[in-house]
Amino acid sequence: MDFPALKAHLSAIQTEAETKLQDIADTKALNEWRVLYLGKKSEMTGLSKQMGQLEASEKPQFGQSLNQVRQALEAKWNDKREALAAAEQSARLMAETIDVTLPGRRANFGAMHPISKVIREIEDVFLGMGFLIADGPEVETDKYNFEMLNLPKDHPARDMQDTFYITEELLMRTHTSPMQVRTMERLAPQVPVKVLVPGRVYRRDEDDATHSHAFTQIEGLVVGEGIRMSDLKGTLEQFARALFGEHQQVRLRPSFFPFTEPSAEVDLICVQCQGEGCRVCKQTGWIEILGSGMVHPRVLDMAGYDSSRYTGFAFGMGAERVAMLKYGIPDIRQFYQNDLRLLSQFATI
Ligand code: 2NL
Repeated sequence: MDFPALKAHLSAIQTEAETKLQDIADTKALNEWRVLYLGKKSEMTGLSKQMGQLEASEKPQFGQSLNQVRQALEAKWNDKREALAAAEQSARLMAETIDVTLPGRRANFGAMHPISKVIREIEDVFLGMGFLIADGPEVETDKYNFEMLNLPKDHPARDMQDTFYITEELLMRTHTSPMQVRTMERLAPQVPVKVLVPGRVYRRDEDDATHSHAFTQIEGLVVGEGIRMSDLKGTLEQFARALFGEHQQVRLRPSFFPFTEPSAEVDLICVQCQGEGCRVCKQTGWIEILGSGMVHPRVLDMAGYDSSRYTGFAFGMGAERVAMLKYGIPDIRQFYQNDLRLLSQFATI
């Protein structure tokens, strides 16, 4: 090729390269373009190798043209590279934009279990009357669960409570009374004793709508000088009014427990019919809520209180039963299934 032909070829390469460059829209294509038009195997490199064919006087001029074209293409490549980098950066920034006006995702709040709610409500009532609150082990000794409560080993009343035994001496507590006994032992001969003990207890019962082999008992005990059955009734009336309304009354019926004498069942005015008589109260207008009595003198003496000087009353109730009546829950097993459709109804927020 002669000088004019080489120059024409060079100019054609430049035009083609510049045209192609305009259409390039990403870094990958730009790199390919650079290899194609400015790389070691490019047409331009091929042209520079043909310089030898030219006259000596033509060589510097063609060399200069080659350099000019190369520099022009490199300058355009560089502009394109910068433009692409800026476009890619702004696309990335757009994609990463956070819309601060979007509402937040609501957190899931838990709700207090109805049994926990009832326990706290009852604790509040008795704290207000000056009781202290105690808790203790669910695995108990025969001594504290039975012996100290006037239930010696051969006592027929032990059959009243079928017990989960661990060994001959260790068992799952059947009531929270053991902690009341310990509280008396700790405080004796100091009076008054006023203690409330909530906690899980265990009985070998068949589970059904109203019975569970594991439930939550709340027991209360008062010991002092001149404590009478009227104190028991007044205390429980306070409790009934705080939980079930100011209109509440309580009614005592004779009963039997080995650890109290006399003993009494305590009834509330029916929460369903307000005393009119309905299916819930079997037309009596009253429903049983707890068991109670005057502490048996033998229980007082064993725990360190001289029964010729001190008297006391005690009561026990199932927190599940209180919650069933208060919230109209028909089956005790619902408390242990942890179905959110039940539990979420007790959410306060
Ligand atoms: C019920 C009845 C009751 C007691 C618990 C008690 C405790 C001591 C002394 C005397 Cl240390 N008595 N507790 C008394 C009467 C009834 O519970 O039906 N509970 C679910």
